[in-house]
Amino acid sequence: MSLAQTLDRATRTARAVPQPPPGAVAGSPEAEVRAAYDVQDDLVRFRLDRGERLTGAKLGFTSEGKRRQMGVHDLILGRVTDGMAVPDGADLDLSAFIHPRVEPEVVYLLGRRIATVADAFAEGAVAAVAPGIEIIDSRYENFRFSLADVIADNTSAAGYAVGAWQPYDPAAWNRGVVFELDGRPAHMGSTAAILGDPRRAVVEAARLAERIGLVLEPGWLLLAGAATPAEPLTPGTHVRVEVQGLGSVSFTARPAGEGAS
Ligand code: 0L1
Ligand code: MG
Repeated sequence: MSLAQTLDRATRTARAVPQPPPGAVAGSPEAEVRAAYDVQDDLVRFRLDRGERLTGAKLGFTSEGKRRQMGVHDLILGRVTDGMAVPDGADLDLSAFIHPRVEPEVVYLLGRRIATVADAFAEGAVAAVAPGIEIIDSRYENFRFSLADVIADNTSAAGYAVGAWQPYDPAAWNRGVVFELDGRPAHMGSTAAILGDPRRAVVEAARLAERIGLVLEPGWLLLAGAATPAEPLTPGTHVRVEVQGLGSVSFTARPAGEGAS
């Protein structure tokens, strides 16, 4: 069974798999990353073959602290689909997840086709902005992975919620972020934690996408990165993220034992 098939089965069965042995995605560090994006392509294609639709892209490892913690030197790019979308205010069943974590994000709505880094600087590249919550759920046991492993695993992408779209004001890039669990702040931060300036996310996403031949389409979302550390998502938890000037987004993880309503 290929690594993509193994990861796809882990996703569908909500059962983690061991981290691949070193060298499973083989070659020089650059070749290893390239091969890992090929695995990610296959993994995403399985979702599309089941009728899901690509809705955007996401960046990971956007904070220097997290890169240092994980011993990696570059950002990673993943893809999100409509099958991962969680409506704002939803009551979310966690049975499809393995060991989910949540983190606050800034989400950009792309207004143009972005095939190159130059496109990211074009007028109208970002059409709107919104507060977001990302659910990450590594398909590997204990959330343990190398850079290539997590790229292959579509950067742990598992879910996302987006608040109401707001006009994009490039001057307002440094906004306060409150990340609440059950009505209490778990973390407070700033969108400046995302690459030092969240506007860089569009450029970095374009750089990575160009490297793997992915075109970012108008109407796609871009989850720019986490503004604070992630927290475990447990049954019964109400998650809310407020971004200064952009409003809030929230959902509640259904308590254990409660079926779909
Ligand atoms: O979205 C993210 O920043 C997470 C990327 C993957 C790393 C992880 O699963 O913690
Ligand atoms: Mg994220």
